[in-house]
Amino acid sequence: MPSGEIARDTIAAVATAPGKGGIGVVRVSGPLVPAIGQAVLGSLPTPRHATLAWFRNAGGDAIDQGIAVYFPAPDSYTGEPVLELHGHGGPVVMQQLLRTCLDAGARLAEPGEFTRRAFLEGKLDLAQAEAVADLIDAASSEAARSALRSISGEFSAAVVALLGALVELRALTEAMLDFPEEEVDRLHRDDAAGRLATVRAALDEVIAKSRQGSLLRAGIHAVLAGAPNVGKSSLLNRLAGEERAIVTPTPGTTRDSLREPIQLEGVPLVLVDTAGMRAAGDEVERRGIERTKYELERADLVLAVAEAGAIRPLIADAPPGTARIVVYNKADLVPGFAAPPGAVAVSAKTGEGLDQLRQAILQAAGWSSTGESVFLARERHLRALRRASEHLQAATGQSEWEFFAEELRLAQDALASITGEFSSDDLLGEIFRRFCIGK
Ligand SMILES: Nc1nc2c(ncn2[C@@H]2O[C@H](COP(=O)(O)OP(=O)(O)OP(=O)(O)O)[C@@H](O)[C@H]2O)c(=O)[nH]1
Ligand SMILES: [Mg+2]
Repeated sequence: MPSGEIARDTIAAVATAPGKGGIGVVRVSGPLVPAIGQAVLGSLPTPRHATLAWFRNAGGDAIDQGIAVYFPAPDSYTGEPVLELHGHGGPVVMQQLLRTCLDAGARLAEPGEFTRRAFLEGKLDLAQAEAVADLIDAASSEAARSALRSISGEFSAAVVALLGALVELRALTEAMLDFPEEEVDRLHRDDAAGRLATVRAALDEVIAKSRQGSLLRAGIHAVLAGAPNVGKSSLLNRLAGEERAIVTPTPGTTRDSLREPIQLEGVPLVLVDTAGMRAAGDEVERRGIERTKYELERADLVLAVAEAGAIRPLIADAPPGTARIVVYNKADLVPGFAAPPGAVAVSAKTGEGLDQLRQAILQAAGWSSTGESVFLARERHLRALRRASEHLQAATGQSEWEFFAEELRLAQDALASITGEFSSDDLLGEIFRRFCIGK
């Protein structure tokens, strides 16, 4: 058990979304589950069998008829005894059912408490537990797929493999510190450098996959900006696949920013249409342009739109360093128009060049669809991975074994914080198992 904290009380909650639905589920977990099952159902159902039963309150009145499933410990989601009551999904039925479980001795579960217990009972590690929330929150199919990979432990396995390699290297180094002989020292120095390089390469790979995954979580914030009437709103509509923004031949049509969540190849993207940048005609337009500036400052990616063949300068003030794609729209009006290198020519009217634009957006945002598994890492994971990387880099330049060992330890701590496992006992175990020093 990762923390030694023991959950003794029994928790209950409506597990399905609030509102009306065909089915609603009350979930109960903890030692009182058998007693609560008795009280509500009259008898405990056969473990892991869907059992049709009447649900009754403390007074014996029927609340609903539904399916009850009983999972004895430890083979349940939380690792504790769990009872699921699947009733008709109306708010009144669900509240009465929940009330009955609370009256029978359960307390209301806190948010995420079932998954927290699963972690405490060793059913999931931290990264897996976080992925459960990520799967539920996933905003795109690709994000959901990545979250599922994390739940199944793919991300954790990659982190644990890195930890294993680090622990081995630390064990060798600690042994070195105990036997500081010249001969061994030279041999170990070469070996350690090689091993460290291998770990760093593997860590870099995990970081790359995680960075891609963080795009899936947060989504890419792409802002369409440019002079009035160049076709920004038309492009938004095209990319969104529906008429979301108003389009007219009159410059200054868009007065306010409009956000439209879309997906490109399963990657979530928030497209922001903005008011065209020009000397403002009136107060509303002035405010619109202020908002455009605000959006530009927050953009991950700016789509700077101009008219094909136009000599008008591009206007899109984004902070330096913001990724940017120059888009020449209305290519249909300029036969034979070719965009300069790095820019994309499109026509919101005919649709030409749009696939190329989609690819350019994904690429500029840092997404490469290698088909390889991407880890739906959280900011916390990325920070931990980067911290580990910094310590390994510091270790690389170390000539003193003590400092080398210390950097390895810090890198290990950073990685271990991802899965929430691994204490220093593991290191001791590793040393003893491998060396049996002094017998
Ligand atoms: N021929 C042609 N016309 C286009 C194209 N894209 C947009 N238009 C036309 O250009 C005009 C302006 O389009 P909008 O999408 O409203 O342009 P905008 O940049 O959002 O303009 P503002 O909101 O005023 O800044 C409309 O009449 C569109 O029909 C294109 O690719 N080809
Ligand atoms: Mg517009």
